[in-house]
Amino acid sequence: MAAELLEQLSAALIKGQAPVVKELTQKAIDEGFSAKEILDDGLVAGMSVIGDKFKRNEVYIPEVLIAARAMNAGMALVKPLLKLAGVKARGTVCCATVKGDLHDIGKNLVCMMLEGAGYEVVDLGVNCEPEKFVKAAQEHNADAIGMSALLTTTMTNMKATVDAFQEAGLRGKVKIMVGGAPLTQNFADEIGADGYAPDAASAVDLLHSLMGS
Ligand code: B1M
Repeated sequence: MAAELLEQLSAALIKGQAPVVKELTQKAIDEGFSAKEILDDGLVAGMSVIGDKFKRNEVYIPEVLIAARAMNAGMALVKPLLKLAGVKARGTVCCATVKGDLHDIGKNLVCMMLEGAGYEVVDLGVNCEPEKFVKAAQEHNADAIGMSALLTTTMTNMKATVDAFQEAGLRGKVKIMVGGAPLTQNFADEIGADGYAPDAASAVDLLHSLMGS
């Protein structure tokens, strides 16, 4: 019976029904489910189904964005409880589109997926200078950063960011992952990043593996 409510919550999220997700999340809170249960067995469970379907091309970007909106409707209710319960995020990751680049649709998708998978995501926006990445990683004690680039002319700024982390002495501490349409695994290897993900769902798998979880 209890698990049924969380299954319904997960199913509503998969369908992208934000008002239903909001209602069922509140119901689960009222019925005494812990924030962790609601997250793990309801919201995150639903979002990972969407992530898997997205990887298999069974759903597309609009469905992911709609599911993410539903996720946010539930998260808004759960977040204050998580803080009260002291539930720790899986890790902290600072994400942005690199210097000179204003494309943010893919980066936003990656942020939503990572948040949906239980990470604390600090979204630094677009046109992010290497120094801003470094400063944010220090300020938030980040475990990882995620860089996105959509232009062949801005991909090079990823290397500048990797170098900035090296110079700041943070390279051993902060994992660096990269993505964006013009990128390849080869490019990621060349610039010394820790990993490349071709899409938002794979970015979650990549971060899990970089964090060793
Ligand atoms: Co621009 N644009 N654009 N654009 N734009 C492209 C990228 C382009 C390929 C179009 C083309 O010519 N065919 C081309 C780049 C050519 C090149 O460099 N080889 C281009 C150009 C040239 C430009 C301008 C220079 C145009 C001009 O002004 N002359 C200009 C540059 C502005 C700037 O950034 N300084 C420009 C501007 C714009 C708009 C502002 C109009 C708009 C952006 C709006 C916005 O983002 N808010 C725009 C758009 C929409 C596009 C296209 C059409 C779509 C990009 C997109 O959002 N895709 C694009 C053409 C195309 O791709 N078909 C194009 C959907 C998105 C979900 O995919 O971002 O690849 P994507 O993200 C994926 C993966 O790559 C991955 O996961 C995501 C989801 O699966 N991923 C990561 C992304 N980041 C990741 C990070 C990770 C892991 C995975 O880890 C951290």
